[in-house]
Amino acid sequence: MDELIISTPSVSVCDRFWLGGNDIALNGNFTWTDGSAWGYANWGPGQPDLTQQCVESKARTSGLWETEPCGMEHCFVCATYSMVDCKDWFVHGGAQTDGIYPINPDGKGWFNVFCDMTTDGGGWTVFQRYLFKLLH
Ligand SMILES: [Ca+2]
Repeated sequence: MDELIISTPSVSVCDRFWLGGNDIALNGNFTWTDGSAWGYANWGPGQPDLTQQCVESKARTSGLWETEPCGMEHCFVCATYSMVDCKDWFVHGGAQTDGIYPINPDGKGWFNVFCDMTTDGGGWTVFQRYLFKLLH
């Protein structure tokens, strides 16, 4: 999990990432969003704070986990599998720099595309793969 976060493109603009863990169902009993139990945790000092419900990682600084109110806006890794285009990376993933991002538009497989995150508000998917096919 920690390596996934550190390798995410948006770590350059985000320090805090929602991990998808919470103890909403039962205070002090942390599970992933699909309800599965944890096999690993990387809590920071004094954590988890059981008065809060959602788990984040301070990815760029310590990499340690903390609990916070679930309504706060952070980048996230918990739903990277739903990245169907660059707009998902921009809006939900916190990605703000142009570059290559993996997307899975139809749920049938991942491929890399160039995302323009700076033109006209950002989040544009550049389908170089298809352009290449058209030109050749
Ligand atoms: Ca709690």
